[in-house]
Amino acid sequence: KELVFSGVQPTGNLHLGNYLGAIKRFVTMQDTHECIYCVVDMHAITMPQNPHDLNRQIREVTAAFLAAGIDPKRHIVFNQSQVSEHAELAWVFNCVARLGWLNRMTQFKDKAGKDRENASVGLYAYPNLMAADILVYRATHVPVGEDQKQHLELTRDVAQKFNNDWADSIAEHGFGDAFFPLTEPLIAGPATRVMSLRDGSKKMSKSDPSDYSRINLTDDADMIAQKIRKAKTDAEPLPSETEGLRARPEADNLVAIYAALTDVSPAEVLRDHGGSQFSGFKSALVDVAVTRLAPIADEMRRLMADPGHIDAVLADGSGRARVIAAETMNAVKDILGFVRAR
Ligand code: AQP
Repeated sequence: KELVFSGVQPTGNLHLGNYLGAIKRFVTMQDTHECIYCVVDMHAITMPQNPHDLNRQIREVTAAFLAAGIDPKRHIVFNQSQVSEHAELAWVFNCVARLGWLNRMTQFKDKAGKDRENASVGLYAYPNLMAADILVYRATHVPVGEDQKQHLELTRDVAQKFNNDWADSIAEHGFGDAFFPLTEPLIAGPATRVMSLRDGSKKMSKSDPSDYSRINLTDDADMIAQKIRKAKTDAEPLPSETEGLRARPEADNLVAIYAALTDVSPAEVLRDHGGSQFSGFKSALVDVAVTRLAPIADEMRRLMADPGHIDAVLADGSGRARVIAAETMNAVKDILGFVRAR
């Protein structure tokens, strides 16, 4: 059975990259798959977080999920810390993954920076918790942005090693020749890596100190327009074919954003806008972005005014997630040889 899992960290400044690379695609997958969408608050504390901000941001990511069109009745929406099986399975995976595997993770190197000795152990073990998030539901597909590709490969390595190392016990307990699936990353569409509006060589990111580098999901129409008008570009008009975007990262990025927002390919965008100056193209992009994003921002504001409703959605989703996660964890305990109450 195909099952989709994905998560977003409640670390503030949810942006257009998170929307196009992840949340918008979560919405689409609801029609074809059973889906579990998680606010990964335990991932957030791998870096310092102010408790009041974290608390609000957990509700804000939930509001973004709902405002974008995720249906929490048909699918599961919850926050990670309410389902303790994620942490339990992550511990098992800490004992499965090898140091050498984690040493190769580029996100750890980027986030730890030069002062690696001072990074949290949690930041280092982050990919094991992510593997647990996915595999505690034995999810088969994970829609993510391109930056998560390496972590998804590690998830497959962990699943494979677990299946191999405990192969006899897995068979003995009636799970055949593999307990965990080898999860497929779904990294597709024109916006798998949305770049900063100020620098086409940097990913659009929550932690960029310049607010003009990103469009936040909470920005109003005026702010969206200002940021797009100020976005860095080169001096040439838009090319008419996608090859013409190759050495032009800023132009490439704006075309990709337009394509993703309107559900067409970059080639189709260039068919309509090839030869345009940026001033004209940016105006068209502002229209598209405001039309698509402003209603989400409005709905997020409406939802945030009723935190009780958001908390109820999370509690309900957590209850349903826990049932699946507990079943997996019980099976894992049996496979490992742990004694558990029956
Ligand atoms: N620029 C992006 N383009 C496309 N997809 C992106 N994602 C993030 N940035 C882009 C995808 O959004 C989902 C949620 O990401 P996350 O919140 O778990 O963490 P992140 O990747 O750390 O987000 P940021 O914005 O990049 O934060 P910082 O600044 O802390 O590094 C994921 O599917 C991710 O791929």
